[in-house]
Amino acid sequence: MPKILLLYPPSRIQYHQSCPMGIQLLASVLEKHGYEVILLDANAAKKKMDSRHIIEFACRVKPDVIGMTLLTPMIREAYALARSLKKHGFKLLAGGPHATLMPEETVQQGFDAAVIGEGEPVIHEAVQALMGNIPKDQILGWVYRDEQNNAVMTAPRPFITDLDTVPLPAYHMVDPALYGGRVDGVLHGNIFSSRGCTAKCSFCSGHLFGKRFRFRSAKSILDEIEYLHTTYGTSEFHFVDDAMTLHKKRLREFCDGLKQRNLKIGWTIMTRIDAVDEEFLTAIKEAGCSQIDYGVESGHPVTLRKIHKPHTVDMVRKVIPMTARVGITSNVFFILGFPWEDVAAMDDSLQLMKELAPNVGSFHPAVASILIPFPGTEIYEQYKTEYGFENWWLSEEKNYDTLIPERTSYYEGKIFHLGNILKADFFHYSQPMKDKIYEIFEFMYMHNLSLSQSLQSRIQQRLIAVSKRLTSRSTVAERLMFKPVWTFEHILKAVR
Ligand code: B12
Ligand code: SF4
Repeated sequence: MPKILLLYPPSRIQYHQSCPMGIQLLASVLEKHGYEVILLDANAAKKKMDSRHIIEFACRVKPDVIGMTLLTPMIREAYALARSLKKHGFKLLAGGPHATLMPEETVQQGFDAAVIGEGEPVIHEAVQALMGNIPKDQILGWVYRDEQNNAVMTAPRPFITDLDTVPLPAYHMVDPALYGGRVDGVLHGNIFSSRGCTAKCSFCSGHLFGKRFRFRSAKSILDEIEYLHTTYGTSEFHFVDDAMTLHKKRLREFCDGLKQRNLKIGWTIMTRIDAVDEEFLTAIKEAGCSQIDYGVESGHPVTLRKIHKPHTVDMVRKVIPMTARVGITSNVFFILGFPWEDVAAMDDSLQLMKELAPNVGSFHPAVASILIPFPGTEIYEQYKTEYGFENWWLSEEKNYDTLIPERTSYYEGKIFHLGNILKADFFHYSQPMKDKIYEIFEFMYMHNLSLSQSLQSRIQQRLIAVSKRLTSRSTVAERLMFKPVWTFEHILKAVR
């Protein structure tokens, strides 16, 4: 029986609370074809692995093929890992967002082949071809390396039309103890219920599933939820769809089904500002939806227009309070620093944040809250020459997948805790722009802290204020004073 290792490679800044769904779905497909499958998520919150550990692991289990999910920010380390694995003679298959956007590069950098787009229809044939059982040129939707070392791309494969035919993720292969998180020890319920998004935002790197909205039936989603609830006791679910609410009839059927099956579960979704209304929000609230992640992106009307966002500032002003009114928490995402923005434009975003704050559960100060020009996006193509960031993901200089070193202030380390994104400085921001970004990140971080009544968050608010004040007088004094604080926090994290 051929043995396949499906790997989510290491990121230095990410700690997963649940096993990535892509490799779980592919594991399920391969298992149905009779393969022995091993899942390895190098970013599992309770068991991070680095490249050295992965190579040791692969040499021990000796898979026939290693399949890897590739995301742009982790690509340098993933390519280095691929080259090392290649030296040990492994056959390597790539997939996921970066492999879809840059398939030829993936092969040039050491992989034997890369699948473009959805993996389920291709993975079995791809593995067979890499094992020499099918001619490589007969497979649709991939790029492979030929005998002359050239990257050869075959004709595209159509998207899956009936998503109900996709098998359930291989939940039985996931050890919940590796993840922890919200409900410790219980499997986390991430569900995909649709693929594709009809909008064309100029910064969005999610072209993997196309622009056409395709969706699973309400029955298929309910069956999956019921299975997880009864088998593993999972009672909180998060939908990872880009725009879950685009087909309202289906969602109503889903809500009715939850009631009919008496499934007492909580669920959260991500969707678009333009894809909800009050009646609809009330219905999903009654059916257990507790939180919506909205990509608001900007409070500057020109920016919203230029990035082709399908909503306006006025729509945001209506939808966020409306969501709060029906009792659903809004988790809101902004993106700062578009190349045409000045301090005043970013201030429009800050003012909108302040206005929305009483109705916002949390602002999400993620890495991507500062604009990242992902490959394949309109923003990347338009500005790569002007700002000299072509192929930035291959250089160490722009690699933001590294932790903020502790030689920065405590204050900075906290509010940019998700990596060195400001240092990458893709759009050469002026000092006043950087100061505004700091101000906005601080606002978001402090807002989120202020909502928690815990002693820990109150202490952290004080420490941040002290660190900021001290840094403005003497960075040396700040570093000295906060060294024990960092050490204490590390120990606390390790114990937990
Ligand atoms: C949930 C999510 C997360 C979660 C991940 C949680 C977890 N445990 O997996 C969290 C919050 C941690 C996260 C973080 C980040 N994310 Co994210 N995330 C998503 C999201 C919303 C859903 C992912 C998902 O489950 N999709 C459903 C599954 C079925 O799809 P899939 O994983 O892509 O897998 C399919 C194919 O890609 C392919 N495939 C995947 N792997 C493989 C491997 C092989 C061998 C083969 C053949 C095929 C194959 O087959 C699968 C089935 O069809 C996507 C958006 C999206 N629509 O996908 C963004 C997305 C993947 N994230 C993205 C980014 C950039 C990030 C960050 C790097 C943040 C940042 N801006 O810098 C971080 C870092 C991730 C990390 N691990 O280090 C980008 C990726 C862009 C890119 N060019 O790489 C996306 C596409 C969002 C976007 N629109 O820009 N993310
Ligand atoms: S609405 Fe969201 S998923 Fe759709 S294109 Fe815009 S950013 Fe991407």
